[in-house]
This record gives sequence, structure tokens and C-alpha cells, in this order.
Amino acid sequence: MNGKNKKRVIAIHDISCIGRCSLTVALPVLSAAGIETSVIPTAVLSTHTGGFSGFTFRDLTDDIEPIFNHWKTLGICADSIYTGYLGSYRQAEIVEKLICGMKNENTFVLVDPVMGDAGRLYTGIDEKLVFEMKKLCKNADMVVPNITEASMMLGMEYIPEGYGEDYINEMLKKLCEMGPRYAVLSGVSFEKGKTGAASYDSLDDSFSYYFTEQTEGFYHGTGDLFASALLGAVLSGKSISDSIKIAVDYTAQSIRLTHSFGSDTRYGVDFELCLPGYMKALGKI
Ligand code: PXL
Repeated sequence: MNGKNKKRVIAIHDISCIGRCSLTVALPVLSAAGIETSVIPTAVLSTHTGGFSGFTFRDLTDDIEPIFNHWKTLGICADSIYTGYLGSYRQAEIVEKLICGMKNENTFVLVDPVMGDAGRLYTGIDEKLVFEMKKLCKNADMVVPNITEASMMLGMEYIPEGYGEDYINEMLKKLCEMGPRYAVLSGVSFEKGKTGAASYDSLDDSFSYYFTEQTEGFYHGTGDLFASALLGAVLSGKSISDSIKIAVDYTAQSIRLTHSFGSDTRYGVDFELCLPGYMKALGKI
């Protein structure tokens, strides 16, 4: 623990300068949850890769270990390590080493294996990274993929809609067989007009689901928003099922607001104005 009742997360994601995803979402959300967020940027992009052409990409793979090594000389420790978008398979290897070197029995490791959506890998993500991401998940306490990412890592069929509990439960169990205690699947929908998340606790052998009203359309960065809000809630001491409810509600509320504004969805969701509701749900205000 980093001081009395204060927690520190190390967030390892890219900085997409425009587009509200990865670190530009994780930082404000975790800060709102009262958590100090130290960052290791994996890459700097002018925008995220989903929907903008001509984006720049500065690979920071060679900076990750030196940053970590400097922190070691300062005796920096963390309550949680949170990984998201990684720019190359080599980064996944380095981050795995870093987690193994830093983790102790009190470190909560959350891996969001950001790689794709709607049945497809994001631009620049390849099979090698899928393989390495799977290895990274072994070291996690919790993994938070969407159905696309889970199906790619597990070699399961991607079913976009019309699936049942059997499909989701099998996926959740197989995700935990990779190593983590908890698996949380985002973007799950068993009926039209409802969406949410499903989770599995492999220690208790228990499943839970939480759904809310779905807003039409595809909104960028919502997976990052959900995972960040989930981690903020877990580290605030909420139970896993309460944390999932808080994160689903906050994400859905941000999407609804964005929809009501008619915003260009490539620029992410208007999560900022919904932060007070998230903080209230956490009991911070
Ligand atoms: O929101 C996921 C994400 C994160 N980082 C980058 C991305 C994406 C999705 O497209 O391109 C760079």
C-alpha cells in the first residue's frame, strides 16, 4: 500500500493523443476513484487506429524496461498493474517480465487484452501478439476481454449475436484455465436491446451477469472505459459483482450521453460529464 488508504496503479497502455481511449481514459477514471496512477506509455499515436487514416505511431518498446529499472532504484511499488493496448508482441514479452518481477501476493494484476472488436483484429495487431497476449493473461488476477478478443485467444468460434449462456460460460471458464482467478467478458448480450458483462470466479466456481439498456451504434474506447472503471471499483474495495455493475452503468451512461449529443463516435465517449455519478457509486462523494 502506498500510504494510508492510498493505492497506486501502474497503467501500461498507449497514449492515443486524440480519440479518448487507453491512457487518456485510464488516468482520469482511476484518478476519480482516488487512485494514484503511474504510467508506462507503450506507444504514442496521433489518434487511435480505429477510423482515422494517416495516424502516427511512435513505438516506445525500448523505453519500457529503462523506466521500470529506474523505478526499481526508487523502491516504487504498486497495489495493481493494469495493462491494455500493446504495440507489438515484443512489448507483451517485456511487460510479462516486468509483471513477474514486480508482482507479490498483494498485487492485483488486471490484463485487458486489447486486440480487436466485432470479430476482427485492430489495424496493426497480428497473430503473434494474440499468442503473447495469451501468455500475459497467465500472470493476471483478472482478464477483461471482449468476445472477439476471447475467441481469438481461445481459438473459439466468434459468434456476433444469438449465442446463449453456454457459449459465454464456456469462454469464461476457458479464460480462467489460462491462469487468472477472474474472467470478465464485456459486450455480452443475450437479448436485443440489452448489453452488459458476464464474469466467472474460478475459485468459487460462480458466474454472474449484469445487463443494462443498449444504445445503438459503435462507440470507440468503451472497452478501456469499462476496464478502467472496473479496476477503480475493485481497488476501492467493492465486490467483483458490484464493481461490474458500477462499471457497466458508468460506461452505458457515458454512451447514452454521447448518443444524445450526436457526437462523432471515433472521438470516444463523453465520459467526463458522467464522472460524478461514478464517484458517487464508489462512495467517494
Ligand atoms: O480502445 C482500444 C485501443 C487502444 N489503443 C489504440 C487503439 C485502440 C483501438 O482501436 O487503436 C492505439
